[in-house]
Amino acid sequence: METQVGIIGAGPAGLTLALLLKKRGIQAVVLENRSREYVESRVRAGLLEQNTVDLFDSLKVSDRLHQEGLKHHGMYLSFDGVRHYVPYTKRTKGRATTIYGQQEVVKDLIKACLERGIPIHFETIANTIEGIETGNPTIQFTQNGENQVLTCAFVAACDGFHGIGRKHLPKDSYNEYRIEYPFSWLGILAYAPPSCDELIYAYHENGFALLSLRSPTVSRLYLQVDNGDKIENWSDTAIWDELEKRLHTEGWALKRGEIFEKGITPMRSFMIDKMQHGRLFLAGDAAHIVPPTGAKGLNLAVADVKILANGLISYFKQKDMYLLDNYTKTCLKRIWRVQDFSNFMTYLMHKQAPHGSFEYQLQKAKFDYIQYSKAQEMTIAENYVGLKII
Ligand code: RFL
Ligand code: PHB
Repeated sequence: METQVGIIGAGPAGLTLALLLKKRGIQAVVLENRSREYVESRVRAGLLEQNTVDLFDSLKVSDRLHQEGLKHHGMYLSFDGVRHYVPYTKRTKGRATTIYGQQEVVKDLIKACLERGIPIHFETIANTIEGIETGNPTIQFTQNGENQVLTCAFVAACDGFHGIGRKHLPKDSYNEYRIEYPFSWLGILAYAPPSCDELIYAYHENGFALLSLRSPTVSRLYLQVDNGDKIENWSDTAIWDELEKRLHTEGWALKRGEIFEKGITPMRSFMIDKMQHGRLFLAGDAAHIVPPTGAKGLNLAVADVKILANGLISYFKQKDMYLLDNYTKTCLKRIWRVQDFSNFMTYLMHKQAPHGSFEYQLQKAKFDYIQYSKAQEMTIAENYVGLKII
């Protein structure tokens, strides 16, 4: 098998890259180890930045997103039951966010890829990548129990945190940075109408809670839990009781409903400072993980592949390597900014120290500052909706 760009992974990064290349007449083949059904139903992110929606508009894959997605113009930050509204559209001259489940994004992208003739090989495992220091790297993969080879000009490893791409960078060619947080998120999806018109991020002495949504009839909610906690330890009633406690404010009630999906995810910040070697390029979760408090993982994945696509287009159209040579450097600017914002939001909203301690007072001082400083509110707003310039 042969193509111009071999893409490993049919997540948001791999699929968006394939579509960006196709738009400029560049061929790609996508290899995905899971089935189509699996990737189309994997429950993950929900919040799209304005930049991401704009990119999907330019790819003409956003019809359903605009019909079914829910546009948001602000969010609530709550601390010890005191809620503060951050009107981020007003603070950013009109920029908004859209709630649209990642599995819906993936469905739309897969549909567009297949309609536009981009081959996606599901249930196909990429095993090794060879020849990245030559002009014709290859991906060795297994399909239906048979070993095969994809030869290409470039390999894009869009294969997530556990993928093989990162392992093919020379060990001493990059630095690794990580924080493992001492807490996880328990996430649920429930048949319950949204209890609020906007998302609520809440600090409570029992821990963090987040109220989000997916549609007028489905809510998405999260609770901070200890690392190592098990989903079996949480009955549906215990989850709702705890959400009610942590999200509580005077005169407001949480709408409950049947929980139809629940799981626990650890929280980490992770990145490497070199996302390329020879003809191999990494994008998305393959190169970095941010804690979900800033709602940035998918958005950052899409931001990477926009830069990578520009580099590949410039190579294939003008034989100019400049943008590709500078791929890591260009991406890192946004990644560090997003790492900082995601870490800031995580420390602002989670319980990390005894209630009432010095650390708690600092956290509360940060929250109070948002309440009386438009500058601080604007800082949060512009980062949350996604910076335009980098
Ligand atoms: P993905 O989505 O993990 O896709 C990688 C794909 O590669 C495949 N793969 C392989 N295929 C072939 N051969 C191999 N050897 C392979 N190894 C792996 C995998 O099967 C998979 O299909 O990475 P990508 O494309 O970089 O996308 C990243 C996003 O998925 C991720 O950052 C977000 O989900 C993070 N995230 C959020 N991001 C947001 O922007 N907004 C949010 O509101 C948000 N909320 C969240 C989140 C992630 C969460 N969890 C579960 C981690 C909320 C949660 C709870
Ligand atoms: C979600 O709706 O899944 C979601 C929203 C905001 C976040 C994280 C997850 O910060």
